[in-house]
Amino acid sequence: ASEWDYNAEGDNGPADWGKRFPKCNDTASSSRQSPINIVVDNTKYNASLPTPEFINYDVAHATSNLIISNNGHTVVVTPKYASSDSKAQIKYKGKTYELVQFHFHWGSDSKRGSEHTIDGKHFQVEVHFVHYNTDDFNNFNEAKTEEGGLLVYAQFLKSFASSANAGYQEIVPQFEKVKYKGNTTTIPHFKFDTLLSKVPDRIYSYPGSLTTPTCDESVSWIVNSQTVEISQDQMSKFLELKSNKGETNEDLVNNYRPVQKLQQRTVETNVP
Ligand code: BO1
Ligand code: ZN
Repeated sequence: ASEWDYNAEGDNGPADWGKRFPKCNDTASSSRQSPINIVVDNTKYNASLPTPEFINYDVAHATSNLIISNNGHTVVVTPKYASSDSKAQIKYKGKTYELVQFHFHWGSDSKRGSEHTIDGKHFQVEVHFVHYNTDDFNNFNEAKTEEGGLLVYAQFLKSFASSANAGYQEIVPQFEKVKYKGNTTTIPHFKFDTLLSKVPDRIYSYPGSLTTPTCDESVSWIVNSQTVEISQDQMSKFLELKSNKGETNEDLVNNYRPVQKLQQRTVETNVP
């Protein structure tokens, strides 16, 4: 089978991805796989590390839509822009990266779910805002195999608040329409900055990979250390999602890859 999953027991889980997707192996000392555990004491303060600049994250395009879909591995939100609309971007280290989608990794309880960990600690949800470098590449697929091609901004969520987070309330109530693999729904565009903790924050920046097959080592990772709170009711909507078409009843949960070796890499931070 060409499918892969997050099940440690079967033959398609993270430990076996490398058999069919060789880039997923993290054995070579040159490898730069993601996610990683960020050991705060081992991060390197870089006073000139730039703060990522969010462009058009504060625009709610009246004529653009978002496609929300369950692909069996996660829920993906993809902007479909009208031609006149300006796209959401991040500027970082002199390059411009365009947002192509964002998606979620989550856990069955508050002790798991995120892909990155900080000093060994997981958060319950990690949102990935996936961008490609439009200065040097024509589209996502060209960029995805190339060094410097992609930038992913990671935002942790924790379920804590009793009142709903307004930004995530634009999306989470739609989950019941995409309960099964292959389901898709459409909503109007809204301001993506409502999904992020306020900047500037302490960020961690390091070179890594896509966290799913084919694990291409093309990603500049920015991990925001500051969490955003959602309500327990919002968290419960993640836990109703299914990873299949409904014949069986597998929950779509714990869809995170275990942390990979740091190897020769340094994690930089912008706060001493
Ligand atoms: S992640 O942010 O490292 N978890 C990650 C992992 C895989 C992808 C993106 C981000 N996959 C790609 C697919 C493409 C697709 C693209 C944009 O996402 O390989 O086929 O076009 O949705
Ligand atoms: Zn991801």
